[in-house]
Amino acid sequence: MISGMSDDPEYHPDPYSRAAASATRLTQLAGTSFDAAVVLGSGWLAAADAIGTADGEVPLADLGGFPAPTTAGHGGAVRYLNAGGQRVLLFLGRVHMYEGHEPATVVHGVRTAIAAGCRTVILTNAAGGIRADYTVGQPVLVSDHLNLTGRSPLWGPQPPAGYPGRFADLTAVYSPRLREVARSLDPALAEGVYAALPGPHYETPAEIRMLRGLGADLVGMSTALEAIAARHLGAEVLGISLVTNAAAGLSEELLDHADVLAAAKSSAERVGSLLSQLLPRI
Ligand code: 8IG
Repeated sequence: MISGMSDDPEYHPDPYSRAAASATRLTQLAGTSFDAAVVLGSGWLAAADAIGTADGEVPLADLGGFPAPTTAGHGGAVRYLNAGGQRVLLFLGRVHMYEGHEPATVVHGVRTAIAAGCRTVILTNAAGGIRADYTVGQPVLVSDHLNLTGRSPLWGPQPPAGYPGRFADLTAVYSPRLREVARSLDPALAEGVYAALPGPHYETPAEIRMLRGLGADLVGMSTALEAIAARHLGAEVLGISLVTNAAAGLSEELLDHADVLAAAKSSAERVGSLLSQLLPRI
């Protein structure tokens, strides 16, 4: 099947209206619109409780447009809560291209959040560390990305009237202002360039050497498409990677998803407290 064609079950001629419909249902169920959204990546689920007590939780299946996540460590619900006056949506997981989804499906949560009022989108992920000075368990602010998925969430028909055009400017995808706020809370936070690959296999050591040469510091399988979609709609984006493994060939260890989840879990408190301090200050 040629992806994006009308025989594709995920094809939708207008993903923006679909997101608006999901947002309408969400704001009706929650009884409020929202200011900020957080997407929790692999293993970040344990940080959710540190962010605050939820006012409610909605299964994504009730909102339309969301497929069920298939990856261990990703939940299929969105929580909402108040963090120091900010009305926050907390997506307890995401779906990825490697699960067989179209880019428009991958970014449906971000577009829904923005349609529900969010002007800030915080994208978290677990990633392989390419830079030798990164250690497992360390959070790193994403300063920029290399979208090596070969895809774009803006592929397809023109966005409908009332939405920005398709040729989105990506000069400053990851808000320098929000990174500054994060560093003011945790001055030791490193920054790095995130390379997004389609996966789901991890890289070969030769590919990691190539990525390092291209300027990548982190490598993963998410975030870039969501960041493009959020920026396209004018939201301010913050990306935070949790380094859960040294990238292939950089350590003796083989890469294993269970190890990734364990590393993320042990850092939940640090990253949860970072998010809980950050949200009231955005
Ligand atoms: I966690 O080493 C995590 N996700 N592509 N490579 C890629 N994705 C990842 C990795 C990694 N670690």
